[in-house]
Amino acid sequence: MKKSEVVATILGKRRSTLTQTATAFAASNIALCKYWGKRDQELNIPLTSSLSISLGNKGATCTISAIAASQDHFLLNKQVMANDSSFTQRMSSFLDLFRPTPTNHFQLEMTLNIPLAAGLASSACGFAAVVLALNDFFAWKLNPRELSILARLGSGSACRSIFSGFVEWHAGVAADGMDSYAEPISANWPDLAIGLLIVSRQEKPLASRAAMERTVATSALYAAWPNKVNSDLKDLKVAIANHDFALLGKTAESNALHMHALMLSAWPPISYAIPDTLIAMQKIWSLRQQGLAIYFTQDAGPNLKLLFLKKDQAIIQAHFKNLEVVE
Ligand code: 2P0
Repeated sequence: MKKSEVVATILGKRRSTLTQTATAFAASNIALCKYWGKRDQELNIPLTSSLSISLGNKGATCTISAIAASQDHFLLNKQVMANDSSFTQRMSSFLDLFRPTPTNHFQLEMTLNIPLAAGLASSACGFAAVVLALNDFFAWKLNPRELSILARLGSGSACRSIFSGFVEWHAGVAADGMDSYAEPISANWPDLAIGLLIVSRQEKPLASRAAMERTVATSALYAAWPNKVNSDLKDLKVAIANHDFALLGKTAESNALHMHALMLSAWPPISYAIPDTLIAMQKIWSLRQQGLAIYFTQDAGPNLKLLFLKKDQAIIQAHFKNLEVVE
């Protein structure tokens, strides 16, 4: 099935009324149970469910305006994006799904307040902000589930960034992905803190889309992944409901390490870790052995996200001088 067919199903008979301009914000999210592997490459439908936490006010703000021009105009953090940039190409083909006529063009201005290229899911909050802005711009009045499905068409993990707090993305079973959307888990855990430990600002060598595809196709360990995810999702929900930080940290760290083990066992092998990533992991394991409640998770990049409780923030910042704590 094509993305345009899913869009047609969701928008149905809705008229796209163009307004002058619309702005929306979406927070970035970090998966505690990872999305790794698709059952539909075109629609970004995952093989397994996943669970994330959103990053408060860290994310993307998107403004969409109608322009009288022969092509779209893109700005990222106030910089004009070249026509051949990957940002322009991805966003422009996403906007193609929603143009009332092929001659409708837009200016899309995106501002990210997260460190670029630090593995902080900029495509997740980016596409979610675009969908939220489009919903206002065209006055569609879509419900959160529909918005989540549209965001998923841009980038899988974007479906989680429609919501804040803890969010579960249901993998679903339908071929058209209408049951593959995210939903918030009602919970409030103000003591929980996340810190970003940047060990490298280099661009990732392999996009997660390609890495996922290779992992599913070649890792003999992938068969064990769905069971691991099911058990971790259960544990994370118990941990969130009971504010059981040790269970949350252990489950998230173990889930991330399993995902990276899948990649190491792919062929050709994939490692997003660099030597400094492993040094940081060992430091975390050693601090934990000394009694400090600190855990990490790692995405498709070399940097780590540290999980800890606010009461330990000062001591953790003393151990990791360049830690960026996310409010
Ligand atoms: C996640 N990641 O659950 C996992 C863990 C990275 C590691 O979702 O191809 O940019 O656009 O669906 O969402 C990053 O992959 O991939 C990601 P596409 P996406 O957060």
